[in-house]
Amino acid sequence: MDKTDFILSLFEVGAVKFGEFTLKSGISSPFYINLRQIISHPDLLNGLSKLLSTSIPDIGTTYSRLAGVPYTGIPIASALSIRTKIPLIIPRKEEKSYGSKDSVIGEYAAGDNVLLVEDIITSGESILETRSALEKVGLKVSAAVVVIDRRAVRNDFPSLHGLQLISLITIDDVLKVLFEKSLLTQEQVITVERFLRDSQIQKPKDTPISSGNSLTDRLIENIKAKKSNVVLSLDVTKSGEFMKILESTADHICMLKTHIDILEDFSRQFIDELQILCKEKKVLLFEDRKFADIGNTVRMQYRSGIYRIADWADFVTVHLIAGEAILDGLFEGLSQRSSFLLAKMSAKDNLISENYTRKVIEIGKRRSSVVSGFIGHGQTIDEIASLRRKFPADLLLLMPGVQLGNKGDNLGQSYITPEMAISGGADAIIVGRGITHSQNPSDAVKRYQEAAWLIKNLS
Ligand code: 5BU
Repeated sequence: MDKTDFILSLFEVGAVKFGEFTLKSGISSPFYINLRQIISHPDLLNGLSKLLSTSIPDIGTTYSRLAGVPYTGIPIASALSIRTKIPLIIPRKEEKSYGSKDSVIGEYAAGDNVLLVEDIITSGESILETRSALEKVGLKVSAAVVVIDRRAVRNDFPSLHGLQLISLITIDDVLKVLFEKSLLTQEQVITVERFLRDSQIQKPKDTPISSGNSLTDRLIENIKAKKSNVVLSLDVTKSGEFMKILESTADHICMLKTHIDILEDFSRQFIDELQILCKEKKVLLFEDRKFADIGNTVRMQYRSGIYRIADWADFVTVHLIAGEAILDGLFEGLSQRSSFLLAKMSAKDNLISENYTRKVIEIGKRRSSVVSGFIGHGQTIDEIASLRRKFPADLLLLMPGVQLGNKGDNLGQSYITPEMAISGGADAIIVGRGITHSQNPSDAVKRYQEAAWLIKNLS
């Protein structure tokens, strides 16, 4: 079987279709590719593995492991492994604690050179996520092979963020073969080509003009006006110490994050003073309350009780574990209030899965009138970048777990540097003890401000 036969067989079994299709994103597309069903056609899978084995340069001598990108890359990688005798490994898709021993199934040793195997590349997201997972257990991933490259723009080809990319066939090859065999009309070819040109994947713009959420806009304006993307997390238990640190740092932060319930001497007067100072210094207020209960309960927790958070906090954090209705419980009937949803936490071994993160982002995108963005964390620049690419620029990514020159505390917190956070695409960093526990918080805040601002404006 050669490439032409393979393309014709794909068309025959309906793995490549032309017509009008609605994609997951809601966009209408003139073609549809789905390689999932090739597992039901053993001859086709067999032919594909043969084609791959002869198309990948030096496959037998270069790679010591093949890894299938879950899920559709796995059967293709298995077939290729049987043919080439290169052992197979499989990273678990739902594994949250990448880096632990059983996050990858199969036998391997640190330093093994891995070839990733994937069915289709659209954005490269799954490939990059799989690479991160494998690198965490010490494997070296130097290349990825994809059966169909359906990207409109392949300028950075053949490399994807430092990874060599080998594609067996492109969407142009498919169009050419099917047109030559009169299986597609000229008109159909033009329609697909036009669609590809118009739907080039857009990188999120750096500075959104307006998000449609006035609080998000205020935060963006504040970041620009104060040239600071530092959110200070002021986690101390005495209001006197709190005010002292705030006064000496307020000029250098865009927003103040509180855990109001850890103050031992909380009073309404404290809130009055806090509001006056923050108004004067242009600091927005962000209560990290992490609401997580049913709508009716969170409404009372937010608006009543001793703290009356809704009276003074511009933003709050929300867990979506109880579902989207929590946002109605919190924000219905209120204006000028917004939230950040917890998409990924910085605590080691936390229970948030990839799937959970994806669903939180989906809801956040839909509810941007009361959601300003997400709290997220990543251990590598790639991991952060892959999270950032999942939502547009008018939703912000705030990143906690940031400290200069420290890897973690002894209670499960893990840190990355401001440079890493911002290079990965975080819009602001959340810094607590890196500033509050330093000898001189006013000097420390400037160090974080400079480190983060410099990188933001280089990238
Ligand atoms: P630190 O002192 O910089 O470690 O403080 C970090 C703050 O951010 C602290 O208030 C945490 O409660 C908060 N935080 C976090 O560290 N990690 C997370 O994933 C989330 C919040 Br969500």
